[in-house]
Amino acid sequence: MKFFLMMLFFGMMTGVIGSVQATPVSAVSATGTGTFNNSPDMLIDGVLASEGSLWKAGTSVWWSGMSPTFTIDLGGVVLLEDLLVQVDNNDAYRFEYSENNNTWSSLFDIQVSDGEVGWGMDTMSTDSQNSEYIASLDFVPVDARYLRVFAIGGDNSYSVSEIQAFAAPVPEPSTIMLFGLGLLTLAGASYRRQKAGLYAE
Ligand SMILES: [Ca+2]
Ligand SMILES: [Ca+2]
Repeated sequence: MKFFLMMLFFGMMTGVIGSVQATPVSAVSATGTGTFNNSPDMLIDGVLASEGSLWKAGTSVWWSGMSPTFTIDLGGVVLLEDLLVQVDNNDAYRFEYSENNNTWSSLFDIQVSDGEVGWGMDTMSTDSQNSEYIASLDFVPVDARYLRVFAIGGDNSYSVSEIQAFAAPVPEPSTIMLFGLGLLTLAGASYRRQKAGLYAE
């Protein structure tokens, strides 16, 4: 009976965890250093240009040279699961993450050859369920509050139009309490049945 309960517990946990989708994170700010065109707010405004559109699009931040770096603040540390980004397709970009805006670690590099459009802005995702998925960008979930991106190669004409973060949702306390109450009820019922001799161990 204990084994049965344990199996039920793990089954329920798997169901609870498996059914939860990564949720979009609303970034609170985007800033840039160096010389560039358009506001870094473009990076977090939720607007994706059409794939293949001009790299100097009004919906993107664009620049020449490798000095600019753009930093996004997610407002708090999240378990970062995926990114959806849109960059100029013929360049290489490095994406990094940080918990404190001080110590940075590499998340992934977009290579010049990544993406599927022949020219212009290209949407890319690290989510295997997304049609824009690029496996080489996929990463193991990390704790992150800050994201930053900068160019590491290409034709010296760079553009990023969007950086969308997706994080593991934090369960509501009420959900956890209901789940716990359910388990206690199950355990209690099992104990009473055992006591009544309806089940043998
Ligand atoms: Ca694409
Ligand atoms: Ca380019």
